[in-house]
Amino acid sequence: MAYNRYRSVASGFSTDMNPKQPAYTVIGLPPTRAIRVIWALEEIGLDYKIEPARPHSDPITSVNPSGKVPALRVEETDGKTFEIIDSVAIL
Ligand SMILES: N[C@@H](CCC(=O)N[C@@H](CS)C(=O)NCC(=O)O)C(=O)O
Repeated sequence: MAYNRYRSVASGFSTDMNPKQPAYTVIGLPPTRAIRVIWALEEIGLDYKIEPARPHSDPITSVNPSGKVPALRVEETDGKTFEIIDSVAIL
């Protein structure tokens, strides 16, 4: 827990210091490579939502034409939204 707290502060994501944080949504079912992203977010201690999309379903093909999961949607505090595809790129 202390290690996660250190990492949160070091990366500027401390809830205490910066109450306005980006919102994260993992697009993909957990029993896929989406679990890598979920695991990382848990380790870092960031809040997130899961959009349980199957490969090649509309929610994922709208952000990744290959239809592969996962993707991570980031909603920045200024309202800008973007998606990162591929678990390795997200991590
Ligand atoms: N290199 C990609 C691979 C993603 C991937 O192959 N995901 C599988 C689920 S674990 C998938 O969507 N398969 C559907 C397909 O290959 O069409 C990553 O790490 O995100």
